[in-house]
Amino acid sequence: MASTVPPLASASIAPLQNDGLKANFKTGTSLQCTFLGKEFYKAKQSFTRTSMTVAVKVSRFNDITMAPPDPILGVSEAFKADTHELKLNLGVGAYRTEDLQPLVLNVVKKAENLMLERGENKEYLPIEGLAAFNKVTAELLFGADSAVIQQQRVATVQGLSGTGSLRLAAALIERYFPGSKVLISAPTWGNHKNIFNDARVPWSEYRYYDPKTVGLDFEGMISDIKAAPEGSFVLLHGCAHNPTGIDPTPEQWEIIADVIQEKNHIPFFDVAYQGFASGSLDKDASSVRLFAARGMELLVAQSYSKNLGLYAERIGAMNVVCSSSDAAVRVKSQLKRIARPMYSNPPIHGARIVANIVGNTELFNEWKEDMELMAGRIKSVRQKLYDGLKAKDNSGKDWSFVLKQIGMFSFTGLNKAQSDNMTNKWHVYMTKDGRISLAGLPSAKCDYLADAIIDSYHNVN
Ligand code: PGU
Repeated sequence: MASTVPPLASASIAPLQNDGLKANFKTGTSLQCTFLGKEFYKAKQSFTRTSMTVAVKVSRFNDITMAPPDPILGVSEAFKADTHELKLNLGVGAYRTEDLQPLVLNVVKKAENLMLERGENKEYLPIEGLAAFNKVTAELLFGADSAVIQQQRVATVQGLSGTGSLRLAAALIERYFPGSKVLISAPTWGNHKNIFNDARVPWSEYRYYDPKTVGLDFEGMISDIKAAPEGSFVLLHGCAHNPTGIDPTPEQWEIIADVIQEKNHIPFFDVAYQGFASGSLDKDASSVRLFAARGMELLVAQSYSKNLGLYAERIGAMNVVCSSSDAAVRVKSQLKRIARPMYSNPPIHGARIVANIVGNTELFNEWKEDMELMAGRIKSVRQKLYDGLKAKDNSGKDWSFVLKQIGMFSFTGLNKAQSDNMTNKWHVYMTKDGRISLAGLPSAKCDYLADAIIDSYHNVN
């Protein structure tokens, strides 16, 4: 509580006022008493001064400055504070229904019911997580029949969703590849840089997005990967690149793999949208599988936030593909060693959901249908937004990039001032890099969004 009295101020003994006032006095001997009225002070005679203990007024945390809001999750906080009826949150990549409600998949509810029926306990998981989850998650990624699975060359540990899994891998790099650099696409998901900064892993960017073509700068990408020091880690988005929505073609993936192999780099995939890009789990894993089939060693972080809608369950995995099963066992032991002092062991609920769904043919098929539904809804609003932009904008600007992009997002090309206009004038919340999450867009708002984009693009510099 604010006061002008300095902390631990000394005070001479004031005459007793028998008014019932509560007081704390501290003597030099630490002898103190609090009382109402009658007896008020006990202290050794030799002491001439007492000090009055008052609440600490100057915080020890005074030098800690205010952290900036998170560029993505901070947008949701700002959205909540806006009371305008037309407000729209296209900031965070989280799926919403046409009624703008978060969606808990039916298949998830069924898996949770199964768990309740079985009356499963809440014992600690092992450090590496739920064995049944680790098995199905690696199989879902690489294919159960793949050589890497058959030869037991994958070290898989359950992680705290995609972010936590990436952070584990970053710690592994820092410890066992000191000084090695991680190459990150420009642009990328904003948290990638934080993760490697936090783990003290140096990183640099490779060219990815070409604003002129609103497409992939493939030549720039290849030449930057070639120019990096041998043995660098190359961070690649498995599918549905965030924020651009632009993925390499299968032929381009082959060339990327060639260059990475030539340079002895280590591919490091971030797979946060398996099934969400095309609607097919297998198709969306094809980039990772292409690298694994070449016999390359690689890292893959997985997340079930988007494809199963398990955002808050924090369920994902870190997979390290090694050239021998022996190396995989050792790598796994070190991943566990990193996890233990950080969070000890991961939560069980989401792991059981995934294990129940992927391990059960009926539920697994139901999940695939759910995913097609979600991916389909996003595709339909993507089309509707494009139709609105094309119909309303007479300037001749080509908006077809909106249709070419895939996944949850559209990278609009709006700059910071234009994005600010979207929010301040139109109450459309989005990240300042010009990204909008189409997963949060209902059909009924596509025309409104098209108006907002056209106004911001043409009337703000
Ligand atoms: N990797 C990429 C490429 C992502 O886009 C995201 C989430 C993650 C990993 C991590 O997701 P987890 O929930 O930890 O599994 N990106 C979203 C979600 C919001 C955020 O920034 O965490 C987004 O809106 O970009």
